[in-house]
Amino acid sequence: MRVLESEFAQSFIRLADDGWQLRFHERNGGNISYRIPNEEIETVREDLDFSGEWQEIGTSVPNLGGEFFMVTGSGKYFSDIKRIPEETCCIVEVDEKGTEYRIVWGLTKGGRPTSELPSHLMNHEVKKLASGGKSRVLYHCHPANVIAMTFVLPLEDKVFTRALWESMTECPVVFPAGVGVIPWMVCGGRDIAVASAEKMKEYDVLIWAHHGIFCIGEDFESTFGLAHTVEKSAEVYVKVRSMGMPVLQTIEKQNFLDLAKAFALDNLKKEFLD
Ligand code: 2HA
Ligand code: ZN
Repeated sequence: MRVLESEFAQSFIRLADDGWQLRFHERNGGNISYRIPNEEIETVREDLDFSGEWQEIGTSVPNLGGEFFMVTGSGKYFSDIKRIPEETCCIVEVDEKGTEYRIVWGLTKGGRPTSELPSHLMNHEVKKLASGGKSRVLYHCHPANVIAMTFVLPLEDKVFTRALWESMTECPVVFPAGVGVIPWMVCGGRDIAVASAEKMKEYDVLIWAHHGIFCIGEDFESTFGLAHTVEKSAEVYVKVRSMGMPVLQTIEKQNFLDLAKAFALDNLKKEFLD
């Protein structure tokens, strides 16, 4: 089968387009990677080209040795992904040691995988180990309301988690572990990769201050849904704060505890309720 006929490539493209439609991706902002299961790579193997050169990843991910990833290309516009996926995306193979990659499909007019490849791979590695292999989709976007919140609130996990949980009832159901916050750092570098991978041990969604959302999930729909939920809640938060009227009521500690019981949220981070 051709790569673009596969269900995973179609889902990847749809995620990119959903993010574009929701204005999460100005210009070349954002990136996606998908850790492709062996059985899915086998279905498209005839369409892959293994003659490309190995290149340094810039970090070491030994637990991803031999794995294949579909990723967006560096500098490519999300608005183009649906129209010309083979020019804007690629599939990379990681070598057995986990220090080099080569492009085996896509970027037909040249280019490199996303500048955030080190962050993506290090976070995939952490989550692959923590999730028993279930985590596969990593999504990074630049939604306006989440970014706005990082200018006015202390950059603390608890503060952001509470603000988001309180702004929309279903948030604790969607991200019971809360959100982690990373202070401003140079994007695309190793430092932000290391800091994010450390926080990802605890969370599925991170907020990069003044930059955006970085989140991971098991499939395309739920990963996009996670980013979408966080941003929708941030939008409510920003609207409430912008109305110039005092907040008269909110979702209280006991309400969260009732929600945890009703939805069997065993992993709700209760220490964030006090
Ligand atoms: O432009 O979003 O963080 C791609 C990015 C880098
Ligand atoms: Zn970014």
